[in-house]
Amino acid sequence: MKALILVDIQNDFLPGGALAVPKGDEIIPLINTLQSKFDLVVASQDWHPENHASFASNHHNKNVFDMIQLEGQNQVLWPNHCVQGTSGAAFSLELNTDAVAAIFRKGMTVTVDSYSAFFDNNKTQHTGLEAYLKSMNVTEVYVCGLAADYCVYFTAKDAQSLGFKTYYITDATRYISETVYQAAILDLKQHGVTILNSSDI
Ligand code: VGL
Ligand code: ZN
Repeated sequence: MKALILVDIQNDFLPGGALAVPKGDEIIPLINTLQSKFDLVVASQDWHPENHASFASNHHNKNVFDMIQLEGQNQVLWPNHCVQGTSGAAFSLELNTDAVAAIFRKGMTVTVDSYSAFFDNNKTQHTGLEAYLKSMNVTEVYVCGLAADYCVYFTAKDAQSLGFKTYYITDATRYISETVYQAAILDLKQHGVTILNSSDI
């Protein structure tokens, strides 16, 4: 079984949003079309409490995009985004969610960020996505959504390491930083993730 994971296609990551990914809106029509090629479609949703430690506003004398240490790990400080229950945290109205069988929320623990749709960044808490996909006999996972260099990257990396044959759809994602994106693609290739274009599906 082949699953498509829609990573964080939420208003705050789209133009006009709090942590807008440049041209993030361009991928939505493509993702709407792609969904019919899969046996299963699931989505992740970044879903932070207001006092989340990844927000620069929750630290003294820190700016957005500063780097800090959080529980022993590098943490980029972000603008407040995807706060639980806000319109910024909602899925884009342009996204067709009719076929989305399940939604996995992440980033809810105040003290740790969660880029991957599978685990939080210190790998202690599971979202339930791995067990769900395995219960549905999924063996191949395709990832798309936002942002290419953060949540899509870490979701693909974890999927591959969990034993799913993993595909990263380059034209169905957009990045925040080109430098971070280039390093992410190299790392995914080195870990056996297949980097492909939607026209190859
Ligand atoms: C994301 C930064 C912070 C993402 C989420 O969805 O890529 N990036 N939270
Ligand atoms: Zn976040």
